[in-house]
Amino acid sequence: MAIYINEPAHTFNEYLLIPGYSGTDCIPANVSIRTPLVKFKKGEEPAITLNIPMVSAIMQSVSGEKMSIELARNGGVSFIYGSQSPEDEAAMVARVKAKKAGFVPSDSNLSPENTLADVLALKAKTGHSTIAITEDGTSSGKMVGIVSSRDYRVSRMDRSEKVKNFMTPVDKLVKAKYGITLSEANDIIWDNKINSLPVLYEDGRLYGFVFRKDYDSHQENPNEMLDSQKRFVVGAGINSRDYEERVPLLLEAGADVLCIDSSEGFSEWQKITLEWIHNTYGEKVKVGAGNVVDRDGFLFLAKAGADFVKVGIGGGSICITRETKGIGRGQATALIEVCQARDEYYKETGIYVPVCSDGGIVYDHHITLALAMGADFVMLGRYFARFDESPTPTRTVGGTVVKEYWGEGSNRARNWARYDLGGEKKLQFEEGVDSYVPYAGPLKDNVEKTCAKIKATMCNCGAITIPELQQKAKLTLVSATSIVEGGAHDVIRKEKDGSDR
Ligand code: RVP
Repeated sequence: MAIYINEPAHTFNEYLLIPGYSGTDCIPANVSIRTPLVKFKKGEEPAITLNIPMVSAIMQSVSGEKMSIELARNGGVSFIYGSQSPEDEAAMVARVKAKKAGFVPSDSNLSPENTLADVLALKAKTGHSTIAITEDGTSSGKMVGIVSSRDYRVSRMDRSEKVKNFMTPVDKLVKAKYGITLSEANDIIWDNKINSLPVLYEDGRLYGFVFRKDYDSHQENPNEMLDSQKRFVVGAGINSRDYEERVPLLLEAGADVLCIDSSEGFSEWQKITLEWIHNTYGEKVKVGAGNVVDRDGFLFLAKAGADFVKVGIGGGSICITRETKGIGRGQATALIEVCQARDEYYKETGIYVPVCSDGGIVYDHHITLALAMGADFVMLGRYFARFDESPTPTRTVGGTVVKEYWGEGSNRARNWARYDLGGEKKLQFEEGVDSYVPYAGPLKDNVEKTCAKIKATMCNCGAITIPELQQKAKLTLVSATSIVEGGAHDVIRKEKDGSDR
């Protein structure tokens, strides 16, 4: 006989937090929202800790390279979408890793025989004003000088003027030797009041640059997620079909963490994939798995070696899986059950497997609810799709500025591998829609506001860390009538910009 669960499954919107006692030290400035991304043993530190509890969804319309860079700059991590060829995905990862280090490979290079016209064309193409001049015009050739905007006056010079006649030659440049540390490089930049420092190999070939603006950027973005070489941390989606081909390319490109992207992850395919990766690379390669919605699904993936487990079926804003296939579970109920299983697993084994709540976040306070219910971090699609950094163009529809946002199970994305059950490699029916979301501006402003709200609520609950929130939180189910009471009511609103969702 079938098993019946007669309690309805609930969503975030049906819960509220009840404030707890807060002492005078419980102020937003003292709150840390750092949280583990991957599993760790009791008493040890996780290999990757997020500075904010937010990651961006493994979706074409969300996680491209711009999003990955900006989210890492602000403390979270993106998972670049896997619904593209392994080569294209790996190239995207590589571009994120090359974006900034401290040490950046030079992406604007010319030879001394090039002309001012070439300089202007290259500057227009890359947007960068510092151009390395090397003997052969490549990024690793022998360095002979630099051209920056201070070296030429467009109004006074002929466009055919050769670079060698107006560049600053290498012997006049402040430069450093390969092997220098980043902090030594930054000291040289400060002491000499320069904007960029070329770093050269012993034989004079160019290794790369350290830029002053990157130092400034780190001061402005103290939450930056950086790897041991000071490159942005980035994740990548994989599937349980082509992992033998895709995973090596992604790792070579520098992906810090992988995640098996599937709408339903309680399956032997995920176990096989996890085993192959761990047998091939050992424990140093980190892989999340999912999605599941109950205790059994969590325990299966934890035992199979998942480094984190994602929870959520059918709650995504663009998702029609529940309508189409009749599977899924209210996100709050699913999360609460999985987090209880995670805590029991930790008690039994001493291994803490972080839980990610994926999909269905509508208001910022849903993130705090998810954390209070036990999630270590949340994955968001719609939220990030609204920002400048998402890969889709901004459009005006019916007088409203919008961005496009489509599901991986829609005809537009055709991510058959996410819905793969073995058999034919095609999407037989849609499980997602194509849509618009209201444009909401730059990621940084929005994420800062969201994090301020999370911290404020944590203070109201008397918690200054996420684990403390999880221990202290008191949550109540609310009636349909009190949900209405929770918004502005019985007044005529003058304006509503919708920026809070
Ligand atoms: P949301 O943040 O509510 O927009 O949900 C994003 C999540 O929805 C994704 O992380 C993924 O789990 C799920 N998704 C992506 N595509 C589809 C679909 O086409 N059904 N669902």
